[in-house]
Amino acid sequence: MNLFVLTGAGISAESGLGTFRDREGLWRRFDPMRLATPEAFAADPDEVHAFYNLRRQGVVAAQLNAAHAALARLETVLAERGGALFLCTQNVDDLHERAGSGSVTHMHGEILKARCTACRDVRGNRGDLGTDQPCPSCGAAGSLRLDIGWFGEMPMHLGRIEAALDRADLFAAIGTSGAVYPAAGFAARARRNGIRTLEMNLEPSDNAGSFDEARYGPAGAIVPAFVN
Ligand code: BV8
Repeated sequence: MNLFVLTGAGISAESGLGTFRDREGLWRRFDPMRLATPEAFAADPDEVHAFYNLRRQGVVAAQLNAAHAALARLETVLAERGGALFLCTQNVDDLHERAGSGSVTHMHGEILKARCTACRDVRGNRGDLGTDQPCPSCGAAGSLRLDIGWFGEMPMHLGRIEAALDRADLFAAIGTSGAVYPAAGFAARARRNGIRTLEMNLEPSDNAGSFDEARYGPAGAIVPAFVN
């Protein structure tokens, strides 16, 4: 079986990382148009760096939870049976990797990587970023940005993602509100392809109507139950 899993902020909620659109969510307290767009970064890079520097510290301190661990196990089990798991995440944290998932596609990028806007070099970065830092590979001053896909930017790896979606036998979305496109359209695309769709979330998502089956509850409980 080829399983396509799309994860969102809800899978990392029990690891203490905030979600975006719940009552206490990040985008309820901060305006994403002022912090998560290329225009915002051009207008005030220091403010955008400060926002992500704080979130990066949270990611570094967070611990993976039972849902991340279950998906890592599932990858191994499916491979042993001749199948495959395509794990696509909207999350910018590294908790799937820390859980042992071997292949993770980050469609909205990674908070622990920096990209040089001058030479496009991408490298790991666990510390704070600032406008005063030169790019280590080309020396250009003030050229480092996060390797993150902001609103209005093309999400990453879309060609590979859509190809995996089109060869999947089952599509499962975990911990995502179904509010951000193009990811929110994956379930409908899977359905058009005749693929069974499953939602695992705390509550019905915005696109709950695109799923054949739903399991509601905290990811740390329902994902291990699905895998076992
Ligand atoms: C693009 C930045 C062009 C990194 C993020 C209509 C169609 C297509 C596009 C659009 C459209 N209308 C507007 C658009 C444009 C826009 C968009 O979708 N806007 C929305 C708001 C309407 N999209 C874009 O700009 C995208 N780019 O369209 O490019 C293009 C596209 C295709 C082809 C060619 C060109 C780029 C979007 C990327 C934005 N970047 N991240 C960062 O700072 O982290 S978005 C942001 O939302 C988050 O970062 C996250 O990645 C993403 C999704 O959020 P979720 O993960 O779903 O989180 P959320 O809080 O919403 O939900 C959490 C869920 O978990 C809840 O349901 C909750 O109940 C549940 N939960 C909570 N606790 C638990 C739980 N579940 C289980 N267990 C728990 N314990």
